[in-house]
Amino acid sequence: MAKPVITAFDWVPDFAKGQVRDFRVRWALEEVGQPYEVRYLSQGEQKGPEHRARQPFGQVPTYEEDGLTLFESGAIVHHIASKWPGLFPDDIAGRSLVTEWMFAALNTVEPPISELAYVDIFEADKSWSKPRRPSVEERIATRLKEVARRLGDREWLAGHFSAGDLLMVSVLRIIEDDPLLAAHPTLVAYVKRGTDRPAFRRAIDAQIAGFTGSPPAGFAEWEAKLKACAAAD
Ligand SMILES: N[C@@H](CCC(=O)N[C@@H](CS)C(=O)NCC(=O)O)C(=O)O
Repeated sequence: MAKPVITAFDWVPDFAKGQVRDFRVRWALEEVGQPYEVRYLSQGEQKGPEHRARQPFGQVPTYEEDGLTLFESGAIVHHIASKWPGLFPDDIAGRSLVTEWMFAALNTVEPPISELAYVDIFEADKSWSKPRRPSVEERIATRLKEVARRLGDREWLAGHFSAGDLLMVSVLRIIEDDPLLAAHPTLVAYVKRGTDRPAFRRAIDAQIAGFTGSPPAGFAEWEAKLKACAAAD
């Protein structure tokens, strides 16, 4: 089999380095020991027809393997976990128990965490962002409390380290430096267990090494506007 090919950006702003969602796919491939290749896109290229044929929403990552093209990082991680040993248990029921945590990470825990990025970064210059922050924080705090309660003193969510943990840790580490996560020492320790894994480190290093491109036209103005807006707070 030829190596799978994923897509990733050749440049992102500093705050996104290590967080772009091809990271989750890289981590899964590293965990199962499958080498891969990367097709790098410059900023803007993701919205062109060639990439949209791979990804209808004009985003990264995508995954190509022997005529199969997939989009959505969760679906790609699921595919990798199904194909190679290491991220799914062998039995169907065990796989379903891991799959529910994959959905929980992406569908229940990540949405309020993503909202925080809109409030703090993408829409920081909008009048509604600052007043909105407390309610976003509250939604995140509720979810963290619920995940912490279910994790209890277990090492991983469903037995051994799995695709469910890979996605949950990927989501929680978005707020790794935020007091919201620090309020839950068991979740901090859980994220640390995930990010201490050698496969995690290889995936991060590979993503960072791929940022060899340049910012798109207009980025400097956008960044200056955000900084001015932060300074006015
Ligand atoms: N639900 C998608 C989200 C993908 C996504 O948000 N990709 C971002 C990078 S992390 C992107 O390509 N943004 C550029 C854009 O939307 O133009 C997934 O998990 O694959």
